[in-house]
Amino acid sequence: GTRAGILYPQDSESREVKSLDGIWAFRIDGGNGKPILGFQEKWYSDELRSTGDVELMPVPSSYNDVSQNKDVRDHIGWAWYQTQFWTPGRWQSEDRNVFIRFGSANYFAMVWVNGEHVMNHTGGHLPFSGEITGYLIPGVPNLLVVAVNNTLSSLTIPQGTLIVQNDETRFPKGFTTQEYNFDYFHYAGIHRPVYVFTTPKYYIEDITVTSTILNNSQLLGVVNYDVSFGSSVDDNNIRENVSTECLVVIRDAKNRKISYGRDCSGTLEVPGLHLWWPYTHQPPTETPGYLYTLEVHLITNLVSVDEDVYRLKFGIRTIEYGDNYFKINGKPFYFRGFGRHEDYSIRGRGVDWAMLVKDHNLIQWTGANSYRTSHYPYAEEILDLADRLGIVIIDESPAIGLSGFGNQLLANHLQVMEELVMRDKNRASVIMWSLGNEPKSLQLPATLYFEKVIAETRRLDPGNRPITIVLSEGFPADIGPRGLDVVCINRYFGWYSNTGRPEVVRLQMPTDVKAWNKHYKKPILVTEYGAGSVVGMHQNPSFVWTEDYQVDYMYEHFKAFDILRNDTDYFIGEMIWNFADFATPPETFRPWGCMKGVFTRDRQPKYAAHLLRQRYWSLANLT
Ligand code: GCB
Repeated sequence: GTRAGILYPQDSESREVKSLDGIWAFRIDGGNGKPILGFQEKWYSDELRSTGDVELMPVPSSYNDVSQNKDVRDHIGWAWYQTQFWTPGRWQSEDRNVFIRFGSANYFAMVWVNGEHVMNHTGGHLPFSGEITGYLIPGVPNLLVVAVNNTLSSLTIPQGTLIVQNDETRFPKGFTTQEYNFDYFHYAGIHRPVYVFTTPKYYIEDITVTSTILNNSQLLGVVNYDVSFGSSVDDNNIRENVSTECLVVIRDAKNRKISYGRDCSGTLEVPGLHLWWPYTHQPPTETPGYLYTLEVHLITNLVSVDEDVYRLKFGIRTIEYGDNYFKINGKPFYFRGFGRHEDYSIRGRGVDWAMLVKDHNLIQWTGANSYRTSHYPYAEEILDLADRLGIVIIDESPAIGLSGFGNQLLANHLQVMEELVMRDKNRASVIMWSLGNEPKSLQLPATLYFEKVIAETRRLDPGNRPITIVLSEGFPADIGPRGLDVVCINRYFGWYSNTGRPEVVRLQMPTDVKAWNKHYKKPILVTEYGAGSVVGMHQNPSFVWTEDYQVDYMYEHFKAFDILRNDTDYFIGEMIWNFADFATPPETFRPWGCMKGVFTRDRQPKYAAHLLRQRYWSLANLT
């Protein structure tokens, strides 16, 4: 891989971006004991149709629900994708670097261009990129092949177990299943956009922006930036002799020049500051989600002058947190939000522009101000929208339900945290890191393990964001992760326990939250509570799985949260599980999917959505 792809591909006067999204050729390989042929037969070196039948496959999309072949939906193992693309002749004549970048592919990916191996990537929800300048062939379409493998193990993040049945009197030959510690369908494939992009020989590799507000006047912003550059020039002598210079300009939302500097690393002032405000949290004269642009020019002079230009959008806001408060821009912030999934019919976890705008329209319609990227990092296209609209994000790693806590798992977890923080470090919307959801935190090695992940994440983040882990186990005093800034808990009183008896909630929730606080002495946020409902199913008095029960259950939670808001100073928010119904693996205790959505899977409101909307807007009007 290369670090050129840390920054999202962007057109500018020095860069060109070409989207490779569209319909690619596709074939699964092996599975259920069938031999894996792709590597032996070199499927990466020719068009896929030259080695057998192909299916049409959209990119980006999960492959599972697109095909009419059940084996594709249930596939475990390698799947091959192939497409072709042209590059303009001027890319050669102008001596551009050419990179390829994937927003994500789940879980393990290998990439070849014109038969040459470009890179591998491990991990399903973060971008990866590689330089392909030397592999392009002028005058012919370039062959791109990607092999994706969705097999999880005890060392992958998240973890999974492959089970192969050998008793041929009871199972078809090679019968294989994959079990995992989470309830969402393990969608696979190339889930996010694929771009080819160019840069000059010396290019802007990464930009880090942090900011503060001077004198608390809220009028003068102080922006610290750091530009790092990369180059594809191999010769060290040449590299060391090149002279580089930066010109950095801050522009406001109307593209007016506010400030500029001549260093590649420095501090700039922003007078007349517009803060990045969360949605519904802004003073009357401000708009939520205000974004500035840091326009970076990297000028290098070797044989001739070359210039690379990149424009990074960023917001200026503060986060303050302590044992009993969480503030954004100096104002106490109460989370009214959702747990969510990247989950849609047909395209699974594939980025879909219409769905992502619709989701944010619905989030705003409910009066919510936040969500958690449960249970993995979401697409950059989604977070761009959150930045722009002022939606507050708890940015979660894909570490769900972890157990074991050995050294190799730790190394993999640290790798994921590094990629995640690198990707999202500049985002105003991201106000907290979640290291994972519901780890088996009572297992003894968990404490030490998480202390290391916490320390490393703190070291990596230039933005000093608070760190949480979403917990769900009990809390015998000295076990479980320590050192968290905020404690998030998932609680299902009246659903998984005392099923059908929501009247326990207003007692059990406050009692439980107070006990957590007594142990951790940190702000507490309930990141999950929720009841399943089958849309259109009713019974009065309410009964489990009806919309009526979901509403009664929510009403009791609102009571409980109001008690906590009254009695304590550390209770900082509520996030309902889930924004929308989503796909699960085949199960007997869930009717087709996880039905805890307040919206259906196709984003129509249940009865619950209207009740939640009343709650969230009335809380919004209190602040
Ligand atoms: C949880 C998990 C979430 C599940 C939910 C449920 O605690 O964090 O991923 O979907 O419970 O519905 O069981």
